[in-house]
Amino acid sequence: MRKAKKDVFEASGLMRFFVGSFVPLAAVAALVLLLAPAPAALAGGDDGELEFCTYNLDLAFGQSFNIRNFVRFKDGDREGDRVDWSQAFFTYTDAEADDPVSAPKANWHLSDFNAGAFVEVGPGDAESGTGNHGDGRFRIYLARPGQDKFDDHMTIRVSEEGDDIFDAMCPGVVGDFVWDDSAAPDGLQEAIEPGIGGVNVILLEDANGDGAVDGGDIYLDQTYTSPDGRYYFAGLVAGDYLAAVADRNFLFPGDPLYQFVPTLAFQGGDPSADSNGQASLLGSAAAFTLEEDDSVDLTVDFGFVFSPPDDGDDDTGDDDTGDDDTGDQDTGDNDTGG
Ligand SMILES: [Ca+2]
Ligand SMILES: [Ca+2]
Ligand SMILES: [Ca+2]
Ligand SMILES: [Ca+2]
Repeated sequence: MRKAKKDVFEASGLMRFFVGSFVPLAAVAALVLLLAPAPAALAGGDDGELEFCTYNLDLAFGQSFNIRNFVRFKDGDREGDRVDWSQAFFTYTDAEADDPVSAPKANWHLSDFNAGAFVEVGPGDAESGTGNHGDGRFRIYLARPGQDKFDDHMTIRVSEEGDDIFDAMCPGVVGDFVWDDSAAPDGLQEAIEPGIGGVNVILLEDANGDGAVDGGDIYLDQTYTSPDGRYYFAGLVAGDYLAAVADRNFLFPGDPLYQFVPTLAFQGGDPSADSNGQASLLGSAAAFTLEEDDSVDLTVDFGFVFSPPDDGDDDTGDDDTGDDDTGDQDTGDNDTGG
């Protein structure tokens, strides 16, 4: 399964783009405040066992990661259930420890880790004497409240080099195109219509599964389209989601979608060629469902049409300022004879 996902990335040469897309989230703090805090819906939260999608996670200094991209329900029959992050707990020990209860705890300083926020690792995370154990190697245990045994564990290794973090993520992927539909504004992707780069795209969990952005939905991630208009969110599992091209892309001159409006959605009957964006609380949004943990859906695309407003002044009738034709000024034949 993971192999298949990796092939998607390799085939389309996305690695560098992905790496670049992990950005600090301060910029969306306001949005998070707006949308967040929904007490995490307890999606089926009784006894579904959780697991990591990988055994080893190799992180490089400066790399950001979010633990949510590495956890899923263990049983295939629970696909579609959402992990309740308020019910997932993590414990760190030495990498060699066998028992999270009796083993000495690693005091990793990435305090946001448990909350499912993005955290960035640095050299201090790999050094002994900083409160960490094992020169940057940790074993991380996943458990739920009221349980005396852990669900799963994986080893995190922090080093200068790191490894391909995307190989270690859970395999669900969504994308992948934001384009300028102006040339033929029909809601269909045509070869002559270019992608739009630098567009901020937000990913939400559609917590109430209603296909619309509302206050109960949970902010998960954001990214920016590449210069050719591509975007991706990786590390997903089965579930209901919303992708949104938020209003912030449209506000000011210089914004990538300034004076653009969403094109027609769901034209023509071919999901890979149409636009999914529809007006929402958060700009143009698209609901989608990943049916399986390893589903890859690259049909969630957003088309926009350039549509500058009329200033009103331009249509005041014929304002022909007269003929400037200064008459025929044929200066005669200069034929100097021949
Ligand atoms: Ca078109
Ligand atoms: Ca919703
Ligand atoms: Ca589509
Ligand atoms: Ca697409």
